[in-house]
Amino acid sequence: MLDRIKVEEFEKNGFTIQNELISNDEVSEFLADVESICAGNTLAQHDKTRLEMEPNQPPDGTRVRRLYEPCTHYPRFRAFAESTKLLDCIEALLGPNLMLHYSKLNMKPPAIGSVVEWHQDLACYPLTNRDSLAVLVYLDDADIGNGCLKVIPGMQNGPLMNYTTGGFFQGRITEPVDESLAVPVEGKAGTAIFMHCMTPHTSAPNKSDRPRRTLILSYRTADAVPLYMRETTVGIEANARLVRGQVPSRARFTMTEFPIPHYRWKFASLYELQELSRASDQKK
Ligand SMILES: O=C(O)CCC(=O)C(=O)O
Repeated sequence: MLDRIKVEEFEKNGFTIQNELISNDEVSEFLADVESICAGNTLAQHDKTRLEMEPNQPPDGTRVRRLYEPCTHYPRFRAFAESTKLLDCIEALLGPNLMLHYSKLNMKPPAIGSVVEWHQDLACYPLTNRDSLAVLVYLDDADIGNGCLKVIPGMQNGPLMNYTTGGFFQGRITEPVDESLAVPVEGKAGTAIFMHCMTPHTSAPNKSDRPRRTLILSYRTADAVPLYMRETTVGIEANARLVRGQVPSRARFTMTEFPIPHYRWKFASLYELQELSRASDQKK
């Protein structure tokens, strides 16, 4: 459970940190599952329905970039997403009726772990209100060297930033970001960061010799209803489910307008969309 100070921090800064949300033993159990899920996959031959590989490696390279929806597919992750311990924390921040919105596990492997560019999560999945957050649980010690999360505090009540170039959604902020405001969130394995869906965040490529694996679970209040964005919404909603409380009878609107993300490319993940966007910038 998050104490009052943590809840106030979240409300003020758009994020709060809970050290030791999970024990070292739990971290080891998650990592053993991760190893076995990844085993046997290579860049040339891998299960595209379950995971994404780092692109910058030889065809027989085994470095995975992301596991898709671990909290749908694998029992230990699923149990954690629905655990009283975690849901009590989320309820303290979002209220009693909770949907698990999506989950992923970013692997950020040593030496080649990909960048995640500046974005606010809500830009990628429009909802009728802003009561949504991501919990990022470090499964390795994370610091600036291996690409820990960086956030800009206090932006959660402001507007969505700009994400378009030439009318198309780029999956990254396209207006200047004041990096001097960014705060690196370092933490030991087992640390959880509760981050509001409007908080701008990024993480650098992992140039170190250490992994930075992070389990990410996104929740929303059940009356935050997705705006229909064709395949993107259908894909995410396939795994969304009520995990506490009740499905309300009405959607709650606090967003009076929302920039429609018009997609120029097909992409499997935000990583790919951001890569396509960078490549298109370079062609100019
Ligand atoms: O893994 C990270 O550092 C950031 C995660 C994130 O924002 C994302 O995957 O969309």
